[in-house]
Amino acid sequence: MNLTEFRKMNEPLIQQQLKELISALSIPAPLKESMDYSLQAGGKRIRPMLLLAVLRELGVRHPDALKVAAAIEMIHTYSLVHDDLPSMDNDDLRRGMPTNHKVYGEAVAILAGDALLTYSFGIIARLEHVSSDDKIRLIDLLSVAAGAEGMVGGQVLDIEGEEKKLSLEELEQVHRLKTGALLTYSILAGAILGQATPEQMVSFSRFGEHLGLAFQIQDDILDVTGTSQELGKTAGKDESSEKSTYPSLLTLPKAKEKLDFHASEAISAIRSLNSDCALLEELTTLIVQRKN
Ligand code: GRG
Repeated sequence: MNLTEFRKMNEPLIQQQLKELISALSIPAPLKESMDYSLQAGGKRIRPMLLLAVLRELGVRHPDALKVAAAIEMIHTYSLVHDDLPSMDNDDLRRGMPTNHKVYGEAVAILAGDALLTYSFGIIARLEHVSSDDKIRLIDLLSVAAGAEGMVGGQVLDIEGEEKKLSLEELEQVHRLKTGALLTYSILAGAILGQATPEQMVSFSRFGEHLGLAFQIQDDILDVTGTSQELGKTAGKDESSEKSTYPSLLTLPKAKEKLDFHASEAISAIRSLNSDCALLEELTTLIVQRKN
């Protein structure tokens, strides 16, 4: 199965799983609508696809895979809802639609983000086909990837970085935490569910590390070339914009070289697994060549 077929098969399943998980909640209607609105607003579902692709490469069909994939998508969605708030990026549009706070108001948007975040941990804690040890491992790693030592910490570094010029090392650290940590978690969660060996875990971590950086470099490149539809008001920034990005620190051609470097390191990490990893290779190519 190629990636197009794999996505076509799994996208509706992810959508359905998200719907079911939200429907199962007995909560105030505006909160439920607000959570559902952002979850169903589209998006590429890269993180769920990574988890499902890892399981497929390991040859495992896991009955709880979609639930874990949905939990990760909830955390990703919460981060976007909060990132769009007036106190952060103050964006009116996300994925071509009005942002959550524009539709439901700031208070409900904040609370919907909080609810998505906390619910995701509950979903993992209640999995029926995963051992207690593995659930603790999944929850522990997720708390690191999404929290102060991961995405939240990265967001703070990113905000601080707006005030000064960052070194390349500092910029990489922002992105390792802000976007890389949750992408890597998606891969490792698939590996944990698929009972990967410690050696395979090392290769998957290396894959995630390079894929995360490649993802972000492409994001920065799209920001400069103006082809990003996701970033709404920031799309089309020129290289002289004050914020430190790969193109602003390195120049656009050198940023592209760095992108190619991390993409090929990511592919070499998965090839070291010595199995057929065509789907993960295709996903890597999709991530580095994406136009939004
Ligand atoms: C608010 C705690 C907190 C964190 C926010 C991830 C993040 C941290 C902010 C998002 C800002 C942003 C646009 C970062 C660039 C990289 C990124 C995460 C893009 C969006 O991810 P995609 O491309 O989004 O997977 P879709 O819409 O396809 O789901």
